[in-house]
Amino acid sequence: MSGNPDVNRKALYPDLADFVLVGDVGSGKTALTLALLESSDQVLKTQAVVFHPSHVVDTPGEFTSRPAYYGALLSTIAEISTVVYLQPANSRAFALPPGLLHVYPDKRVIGVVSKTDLPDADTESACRIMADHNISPPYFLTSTATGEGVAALRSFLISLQTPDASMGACEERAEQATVGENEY
Ligand SMILES: Nc1nc2c(ncn2[C@@H]2O[C@H](COP(=O)(O)OP(=O)(O)OP(=O)(O)O)[C@@H](O)[C@H]2O)c(=O)[nH]1
Ligand SMILES: [Mg+2]
Repeated sequence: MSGNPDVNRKALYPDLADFVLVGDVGSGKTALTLALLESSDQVLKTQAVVFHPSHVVDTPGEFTSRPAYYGALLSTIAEISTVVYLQPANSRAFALPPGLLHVYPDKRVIGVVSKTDLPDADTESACRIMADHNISPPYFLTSTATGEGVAALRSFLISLQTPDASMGACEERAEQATVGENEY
């Protein structure tokens, strides 16, 4: 079981904040969370919600696959601005509970294709599945096995913490964030 990490541990990326990862069991949420945070913690099956510093939240896949947990999922994401949804590159199943995207209309949902390194990966289908379920592009293609797309996703998530007023100063960051995105 992955326990909550030491909240006193100094965050490498203090502006990497305020997002929750959701997706099917085994879709790669914990591996991606740890890669984004550059944490050396072991990837273990997530049994309960894991709160990392700066409101970075990893959820168990059962939250999306079992209706009995939908209430827990909704209350977990209530206070978090951004939902990072993982669609494994080798899966045709869409795991977000029906209607979830409409419960909180102001929530930002970012689509990530995970496990792009797998031999049976079909990133185009994964992107289409997200588009068909009202998740808007751009989509981030990632693999924690090769590291593909992790830095681009991290830059994008950090850029979301930048107040609009200073956006002009962050064009370089925004440009970096387009690397690895899949226009669809
Ligand atoms: N090849 C490959 N394997 C991955 C990748 N990401 C995760 N895995 C593996 O897939 C398995 C599940 O990864 P997790 O990160 O635990 O998945 P999860 O979504 O957190 O799963 P739950 O906690 O059960 O909801 C582990 O064996 C990981 O090592 C990836 O990008 N490529
Ligand atoms: Mg997990």
